[in-house]
Amino acid sequence: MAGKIAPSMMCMPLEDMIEGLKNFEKNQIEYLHIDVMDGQFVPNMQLGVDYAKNLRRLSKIPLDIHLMIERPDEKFKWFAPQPGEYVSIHYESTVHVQRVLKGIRDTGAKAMLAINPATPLCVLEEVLPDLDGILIMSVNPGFAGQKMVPQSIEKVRRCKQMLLDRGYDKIEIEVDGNVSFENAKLLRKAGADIFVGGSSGVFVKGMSFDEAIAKLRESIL
Ligand code: S6P
Ligand code: MG
Repeated sequence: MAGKIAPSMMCMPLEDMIEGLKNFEKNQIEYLHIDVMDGQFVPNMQLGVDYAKNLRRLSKIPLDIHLMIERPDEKFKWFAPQPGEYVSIHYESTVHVQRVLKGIRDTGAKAMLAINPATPLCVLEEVLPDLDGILIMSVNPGFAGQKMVPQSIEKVRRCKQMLLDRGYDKIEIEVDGNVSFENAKLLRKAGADIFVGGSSGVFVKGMSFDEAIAKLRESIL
């Protein structure tokens, strides 16, 4: 199966929202990636509960809610996760990782664990049965428009190998941060399944959504 695209909605200019969502539906975009930032876990504040709920009203594309917040333990419920959606929490943000992943699955949504560039893959080992997806951050979270941490490609490759070795090939790997057309190609080869498209993949200066999405799709066949 070809890779899937999740445009980073924090990169969507407000004035383009309605036309942009129509375009994403036409281009059969798989997920809308919502960056939730609390000013604590990351040095920025972005997107919240009402934003996510409004997007559900405006589009049929399932949400991919990326919670970059301290102690997501109960807060994830505020987003009313829906079946077919992904909710990711950060390994670094709670001491009750497994409990929160189970809570997400209990809502019917898919549970994903995100790890920062400096967090080693071994922290995933004990929770593989509790996961539907793994979000490998290829930049330090907080902002769009950063350069990819170069070790990310090898990290994705080792992650994919670990999943295959342990019989968890259904767990999807998502990559987030500077997923340019060139990087996407390398990340796809390394084993990534879902590609967050920000300023370097979908919201690319001088390119229409049609052009950028077609080029990104070509990179992740
Ligand atoms: C970063 C956030 C991301 C960005 C996305 C931007 O903290 O989680 O989802 O919005 O990475 O993409 P780009 O291509 O501008 O790096
Ligand atoms: Mg994100």
